[in-house]
Amino acid sequence: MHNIKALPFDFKFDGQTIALIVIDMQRDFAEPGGFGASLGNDVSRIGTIVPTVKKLIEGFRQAQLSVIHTMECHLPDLSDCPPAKRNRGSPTLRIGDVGPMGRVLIAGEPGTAIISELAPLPNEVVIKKPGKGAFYATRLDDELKLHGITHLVFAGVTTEVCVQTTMREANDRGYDCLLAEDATESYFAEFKTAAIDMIRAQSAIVGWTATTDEILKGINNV
Ligand code: TIU
Repeated sequence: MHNIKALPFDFKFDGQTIALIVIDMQRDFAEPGGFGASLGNDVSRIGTIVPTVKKLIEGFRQAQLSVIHTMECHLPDLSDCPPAKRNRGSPTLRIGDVGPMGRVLIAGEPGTAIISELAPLPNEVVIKKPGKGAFYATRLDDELKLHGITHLVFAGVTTEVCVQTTMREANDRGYDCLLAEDATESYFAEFKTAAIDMIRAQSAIVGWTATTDEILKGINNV
């Protein structure tokens, strides 16, 4: 049994049953002219976690543990994009519109790509997801079961939207979930703090949280 120093108490797991899920570290959320910016957000906060996410990914790779990446995106014909999602509010660009990084949040466009420093390796699973949660309308649960994964570490953006939604989906499916506090970010500092607090409240009602350094210590020697 391995151990990661976490809150609200230690996170325990058996060797190869743990995987890292990196949520939506895409240019569309981190760079001007993308989806995040179209919603009126200051996207500069997102880039600050890139070195920490990279460190976490490299730690999992060195320990020969699975790294799974997700991308929020839609098919070019928008057949997997609910009109309610596309039409909501008054963004400067809607999903599928042509912006400075190509069509916003459309698979294969430059803006939808994962930030180059965090690019997946050819052997790593990449889950394209049409929703905020990574389990909705994807093969993620099947992939995890196929590899005997029961414990998940989460990083990525944004903390209270896609990361928290996916953690809640995973928790309801019976996975033990741990959020890397310093490898996740939000457009809103107070929402990140609140999400971390609500995830680990009530005896880890949704999951645990820990720093990247503690996670790397815990996965060493797996
Ligand atoms: N807008 C926002 O905070 N997030 C998203 O739309 N998607 C993800 O969190 N990936």
